[in-house]
Amino acid sequence: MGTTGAQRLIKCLQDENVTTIYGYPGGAVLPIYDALLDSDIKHVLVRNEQAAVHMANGYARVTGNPGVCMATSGPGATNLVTGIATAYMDSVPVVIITGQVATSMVGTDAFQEVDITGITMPITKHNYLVKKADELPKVMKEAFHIARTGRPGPVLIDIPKDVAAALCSAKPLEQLDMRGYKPNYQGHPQQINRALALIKQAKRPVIYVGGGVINSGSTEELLELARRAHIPVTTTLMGLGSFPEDSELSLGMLGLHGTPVANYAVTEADLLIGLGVRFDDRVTSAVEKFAPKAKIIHLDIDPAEIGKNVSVDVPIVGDLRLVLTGMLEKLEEKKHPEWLERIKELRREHPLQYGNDSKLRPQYVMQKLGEITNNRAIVTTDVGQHQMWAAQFYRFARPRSFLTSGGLGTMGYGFPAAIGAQMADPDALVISVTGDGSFQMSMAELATAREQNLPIKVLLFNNSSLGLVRQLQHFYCDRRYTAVDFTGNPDFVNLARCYDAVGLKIETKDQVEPILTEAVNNGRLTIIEVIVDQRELVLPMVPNARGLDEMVQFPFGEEDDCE
Ligand SMILES: Cc1ncc(C[n+]2csc(CCOP(=O)(O)OP(=O)(O)O)c2C)c(N)n1
Repeated sequence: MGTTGAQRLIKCLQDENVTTIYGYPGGAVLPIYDALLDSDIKHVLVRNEQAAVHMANGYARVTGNPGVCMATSGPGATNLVTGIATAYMDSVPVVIITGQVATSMVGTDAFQEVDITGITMPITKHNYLVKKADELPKVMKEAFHIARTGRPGPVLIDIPKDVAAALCSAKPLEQLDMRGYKPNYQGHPQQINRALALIKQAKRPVIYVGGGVINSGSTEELLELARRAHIPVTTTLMGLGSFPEDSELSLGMLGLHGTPVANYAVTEADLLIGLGVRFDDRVTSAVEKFAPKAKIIHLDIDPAEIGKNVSVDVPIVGDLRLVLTGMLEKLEEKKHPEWLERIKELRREHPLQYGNDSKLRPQYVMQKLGEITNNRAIVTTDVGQHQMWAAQFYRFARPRSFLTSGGLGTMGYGFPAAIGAQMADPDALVISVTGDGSFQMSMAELATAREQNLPIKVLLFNNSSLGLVRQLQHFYCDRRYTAVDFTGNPDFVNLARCYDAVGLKIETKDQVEPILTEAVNNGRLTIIEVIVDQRELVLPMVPNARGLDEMVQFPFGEEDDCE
């Protein structure tokens, strides 16, 4: 008996040190599942394929290594699409294996056939349709290499059933030679010198950090750059965790729902140093009003990002860690006492605020959670108001500890991502912060978490509403609320019990501390439902087409009757 394509595929996965695959079987992947049985790779059976990609995503974001997921052809493959796009937009290395109908049937509208390489072309870094079993070793080696190098991203491998079943005589590949794929690692020395000169001249510099700093593992270098040149640091949603928020140089997050101090500082800055960022519209708001006084330095591994959304004075394409290390060799100590004094004043005059009264407030819950967990938990979120409250009020202290769908804004991401995160780091405290809308998009995965014995905490802010959309209707639709209120939500505490998990409920402010403490210490899968007023707003908020300094701040509309 020779080796089949499926067996070779599994061997290649082992050679890549893959220990876990998240997936869902079907006819087209039967040979692969059969071969998987003879390996020591663990398979996690999900409840919906989309969750499998999110789990692989969570695993990858915690470890930095590619996460792997698998689905069958047709509906299995199409269920992956949102998860693939989520990983693509956030530059997460995920390798996706899909089954395909037999090669002789491709193009005939065969049962469960779908052109998944065609469908995913714009949302993968690269994809493959494997035509012969002997191609598998090379394809697998390339796929992992592409997923993890340069700007990371998802890579899909579509394998027809007969290819998986056919004999494969090609051995696993030792060496890879990919002509035409050479991510640029070293920054251009001349541009680096220009950047250093600008840093030297600047009087009001700000560093603006994105997920690229976390992906490239350059948080230490960032810290040193900020400390030595005495520059305040603001991060994007994806950059949270890259810079310790208890530092006096930390401005917190900027942009649409950023801190007032960050938004004002960027508006007043004379130099903006963008590190691993993409000048997303959630950050810049009206581009022509963004950082109007600043020269801009932009460092990124992906040349396609440079100059895409804003014009840049000094572009540097390269691996952030290498570029920053090079820069630090030449960077002189500097102080900016006046600028830092101005920042302090802005912080004093415009603190990040919320209703400080006896009412149960989600912002207070997030703040308390930070205190109780020493800001060291891995926090995942879904998308909505709860996501922004988590980003604003949990003071992230370390990289790879905040997992959220920043680019695509995918509801249903958080809980499966928490499963991947907890499996990647079994000793970590993993908390999935979610809303009643988002959680209902993936709560079937409670069964998966239970099967895997994962003690994840779900902190569910229940406002019986699609809160963030409701907030948009509040501001932009003259408070004409439509299609945002839920009247048939399940009893989440009982739902937890159905899944053999712990269900807890917080209804008053004084319950917050004892119940959160109980939950983080109980060692079990737990849902903590927090009852939230539908009228609660996420503030600050930069209205459409406004500049960052034109944000609406607390207490706008706070207690007014929205109904
Ligand atoms: C899959 C998907 N569908 C729709 C949206 C649009 N959307 C953004 S936020 C939001 C509301 C989220 O509600 P919930 O999860 O309850 O969180 P809350 O805002 O109430 O905290 C919606 C519908 C989205 N981001 N993702």
